[in-house]
Formats: sequence, C-alpha cells, structure tokens
Amino acid sequence: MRLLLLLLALVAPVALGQVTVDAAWARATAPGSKVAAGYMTIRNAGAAPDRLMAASTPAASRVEMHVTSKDGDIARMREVRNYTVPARGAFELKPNGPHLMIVNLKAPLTAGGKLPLTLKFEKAGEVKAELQVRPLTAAGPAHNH
Ligand SMILES: [Cu+2]
Repeated sequence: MRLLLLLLALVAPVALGQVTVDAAWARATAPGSKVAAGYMTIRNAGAAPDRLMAASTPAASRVEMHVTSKDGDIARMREVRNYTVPARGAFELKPNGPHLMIVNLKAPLTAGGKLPLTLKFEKAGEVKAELQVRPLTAAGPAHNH
C-alpha cells in the first residue's frame, strides 16, 4: 500500500499539462459587432477527463462557454459552466457547435489578426492559446446572438 501511494505521488505531476489546443480561430467581426465566436480543438492526452472551467482574454470583457442546439431551423445558444474534455480524447469547438463567446471586444477582429486566450482547466491549470482571425466569409454559418 505504501509503495502504491509512493507510485501515485510520482505519477500524479506527470498527468498535468496534458491539455493542448489546436487550430484555434475566430471569424473577423462584422461592422459594429463586439462579439466573436472562438473555435478550436482541445486535446487531452491524460488518462483522466479534464474540464475547461474558465477562459479569458485581455482583448474583451469576458469569454463565455456556449453550446448550440437546433430548434427546427433555428440554432439556439446557451451558456454552460464548463466543457468536459474526455481522457485521451478531444473536445471540438466549431461553427454550429460549442464555441467560446468573446463578449464586448475592445477592438474589432480583422482577418490576419490574432487574439490571445488563457484557458483554465480543472486539472491541467492554465493553457495559453491564440485565435487566428479569418475573413468574415470563412466557412460556416454567420454567428448571430
Ligand atoms: Cu454563442
């Protein structure tokens, strides 16, 4: 038993830092709009699920986690408290699906620009990401709230 505890103590720190973010992007903001949706793939190489608990950027007042559901032809969004990233798996944020809602941008997003994000995970802690801003016409439906 003591040996097992010792092994767990040695293994536990290695389980941290297993979360990475891939292909993070946002669409350029429409004229006059102060909101943007952030998309990315969050990968968890760890043996346990992790949860995204919060996200923030210096470029906006706040970042919310939204999910989308279809109500007939209308896509409806609602805020959730966290996203669960499965063990040895990925959680995908994409148009018509879950997305980070970046609210009250201090400046418009323009194609070719970048937006820094800090993601806070329950186990992995803080993970930095950077959204690449694509043209407003980038594939996927327009994002209206
Ligand atoms: Cu939204």
